[in-house]
Amino acid sequence: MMQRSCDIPQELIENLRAANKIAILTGAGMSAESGIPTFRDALTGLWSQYNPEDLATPQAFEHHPRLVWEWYSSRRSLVRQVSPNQGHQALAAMERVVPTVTVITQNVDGLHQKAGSSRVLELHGNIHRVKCSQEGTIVGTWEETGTLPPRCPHCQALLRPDAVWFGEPLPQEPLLEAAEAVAACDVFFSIGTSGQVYPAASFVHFARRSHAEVVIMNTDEKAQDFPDFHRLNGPAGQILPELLQ
Ligand code: BJW
Repeated sequence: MMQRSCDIPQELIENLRAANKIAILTGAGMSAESGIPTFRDALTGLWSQYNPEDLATPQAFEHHPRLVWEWYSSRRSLVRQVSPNQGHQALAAMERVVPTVTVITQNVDGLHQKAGSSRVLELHGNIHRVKCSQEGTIVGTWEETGTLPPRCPHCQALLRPDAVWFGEPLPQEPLLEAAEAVAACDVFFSIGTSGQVYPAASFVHFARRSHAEVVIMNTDEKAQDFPDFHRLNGPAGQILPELLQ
């Protein structure tokens, strides 16, 4: 018998196999084992002197567009170098076990799609896309060329990353689809998120109210510490493949 990295209740494994619909909210911890730093764990290197929350705001972009662009360029270049981890791959493989699997991600790295998940709802945008800061139109994916910050080819306003910053509304279509998936699911997972940023953080409660079985998976046993939820404490890249065995 294989040694598991945490106690996975047999009942949960059986409920997962019997489920018709599952919804999975992922956060930065999902990509940590791919080598992408999370937001609220300690950061090292050049950007340790900045608070990401101070950079991910419209105000930061207004006052320091070049700084914000440089932050996103360095993150984009890291994302290009990394691969999906075993956790991303296990979620993609779950589609062979459960008829409807909806991945709702707060991550902007595109790693779920790269791993092969077919239904991914991006709540906070995608780091590879850029849009016009005035018109909001998506201009395309960004190639690291030219001087920063770049300008919109149509109206000459500044271009910006297609990421959702604090105080900005989430894109309506994925948000509505996510709410529907959460309301309809049999099992809801919240994986690798501190649960501090809304509205994504409210999904565990929606799921609970809709009578879904709720599972929190996190390396920090204090994260999203609510009673009545299953907890799987440990790294998602280890636990998720074990759930499918
Ligand atoms: C592992 C692991 C491993 C590590 N395995 N686990 C007061 C109350 C309620 C709400 C508000 C409020 N004041 C303001 C608000 C709203 C605000 C908000 O929530 N603020 C809170 C901070 C209080 N929200 C917003 O502003 C949102 N918009 C909005 O509400 O709009 C309303 C509106 C309507 C109409 C008109 C106008 C407005 C927008 C939020 C946007 C968030 N943006 C960011 C950056 C952009 C994307 C990017 O550049 O990447 O999104 S901030 C950052 O936080 C990023 C993340 O997606 C998001 C969530 O972080 P996440 O994923 O949880 O990461 P961490 O680092 O916090 O946690 C990682 C976890 O993983 C940890 O727990 C680790 O233990 C764990 N872990 N390794 C498993 N291997």
